[in-house]
Amino acid sequence: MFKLFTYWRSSTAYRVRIAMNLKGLAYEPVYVSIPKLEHKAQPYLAVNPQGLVPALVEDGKVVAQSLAILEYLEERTPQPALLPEGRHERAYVRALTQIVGCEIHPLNNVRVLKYLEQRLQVSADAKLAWYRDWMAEGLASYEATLQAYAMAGDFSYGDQVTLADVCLVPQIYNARRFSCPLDAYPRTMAIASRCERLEPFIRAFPDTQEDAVVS
Ligand SMILES: N[C@@H](CCC(=O)N[C@@H](CS)C(=O)NCC(=O)O)C(=O)O
Repeated sequence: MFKLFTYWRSSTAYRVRIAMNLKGLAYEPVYVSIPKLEHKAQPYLAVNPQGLVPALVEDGKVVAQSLAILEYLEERTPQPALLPEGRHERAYVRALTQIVGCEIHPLNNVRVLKYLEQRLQVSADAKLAWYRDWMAEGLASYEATLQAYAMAGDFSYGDQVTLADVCLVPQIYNARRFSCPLDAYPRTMAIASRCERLEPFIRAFPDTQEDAVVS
């Protein structure tokens, strides 16, 4: 049995919840509240000294960093495959995951927003503009990549759900949360909407997790 250290609104934990559901892997959720700073304190730091959510534990061994967790799951349970077969196609899917995981998410993470607010004292409007700008740049890049490589179908790669979709959907959740305009990415949004209707994505949806706080 896996233990997944998760927080409902963490889009990186959301990625892992989706992948585990797609692969039919059951897990025991352990809730770590980011607003209560539980990720920065014991006992969580003993599990993941990076102080970031999520972390996955199997057989007492910890896997940190969501993209590493997704690759770990893919190697551990290869079917259903969340990466394509061809080397070039796999690189394409990984590049899409990295648009989300390396180009958008780190710039808009909680601690970055807090730094803007508390250390640099930027206004609420400027903080929101920052958030939306990096989201727009990243999603434009996602959309352009879908167009340029012509490998997308119903999903980001052909008609198969891959790790690209697993990363995309939580980022769109974040985009909606911060009311980012999404009309400029029709291909990307059609794929995200298709994914959102699939049961493994529905079960991973933040607002219906047990630790979700109604605000
Ligand atoms: N690159 C890491 C990022 C993990 C991460 O930043 N998680 C967020 C929640 S989505 C977090 O723990 N934020 C706490 C903070 O920024 O203090 C991953 O993909 O796992």
